[in-house]
Amino acid sequence: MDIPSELIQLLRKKPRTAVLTGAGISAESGIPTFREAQTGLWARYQPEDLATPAAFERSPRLVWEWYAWRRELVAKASPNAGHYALAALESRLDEYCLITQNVDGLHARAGSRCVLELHGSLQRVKCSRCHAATDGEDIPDWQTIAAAHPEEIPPRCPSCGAALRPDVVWFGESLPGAAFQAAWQAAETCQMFLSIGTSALVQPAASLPLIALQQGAVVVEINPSATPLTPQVTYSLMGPSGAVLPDLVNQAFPAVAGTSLQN
Ligand code: BV8
Ligand code: ZN
Repeated sequence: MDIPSELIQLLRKKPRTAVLTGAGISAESGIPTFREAQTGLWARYQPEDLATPAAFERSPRLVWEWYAWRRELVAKASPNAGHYALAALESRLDEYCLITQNVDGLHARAGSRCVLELHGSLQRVKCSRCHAATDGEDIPDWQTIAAAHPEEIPPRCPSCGAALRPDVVWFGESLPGAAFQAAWQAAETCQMFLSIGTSALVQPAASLPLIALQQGAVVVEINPSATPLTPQVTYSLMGPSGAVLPDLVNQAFPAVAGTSLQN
């Protein structure tokens, strides 16, 4: 894609940069986004009907299995050129912060170092009652618990016996304070903000690019379709992030021979 030359020049000046990604950046890794019809088994559910505390209350087994299906999908998926391009961009800039709404962990697997997970992670589970979390020592190995009691879905917390649940933020739940604080701060102080692969509909993440715009940052949207943000951004690069991001990074930082990012 031909990137506007003034945007390339700007990036070469190494601005303080914040990036917000959504499900779209993982689409080219084969992970369905939310607003496309859920493929296969889940065609008849809306994500908003599965990703809520009420849904888990009502049908814990169904919700647990939806996340188990997504965990499987992610385990078989690999980061795509868009994820790698963001990791390369981070290594070229001095002040950079990646904020993601995704729970698939692909940014870290692509080598991104500073990743703020606003909506948690598919790989972690926590107790629905005592909040013992698996990344602590409380529930060191929930897979062992699940394997020992395959009949119990969701598996039970070893501390209090309540159902374990995915450690993700559901609709109606508040975001992890520290991560959201840092993301808000990054939006308020950045000189450039990239909004990539997000429909810009879910709050409060969708407010971050608006904060950046209000404080005078250059805001770039990368998305094959228009979103409510498109009319307000400084640059709208209409295309798949797996192609646009490598072009953006390669044109701004022409690679040392042989290391250029492949689309
Ligand atoms: C909260 C984790 C309050 C779980 C997720 C009315 C008005 C405004 C707000 C609300 C309202 N009613 C309720 C709310 C609040 C609600 C909300 O925003 N609802 C929406 C539906 C209106 N928000 C919440 O509930 C949040 N919490 O507000 O708490 C509170 C405050 C204090 C104390 C207590 C409570 C929590 C929201 C987090 C929900 N959890 N995920 C899971 O993953 O299962 S949200 C989930 O959906 C994602 O994380 C993501 O955030 C969102 C989906 O958005 P996207 O990532 O953008 O994905 P989407 O499919 O929508 O779009 C994909 C895009 O990619 C498209 O634009 C497409 O064109 C593009 N694309 C496709 N291919 C490519 C591509 N782009 C680039 N390259 C490609 N190849
Ligand atoms: Zn517990």
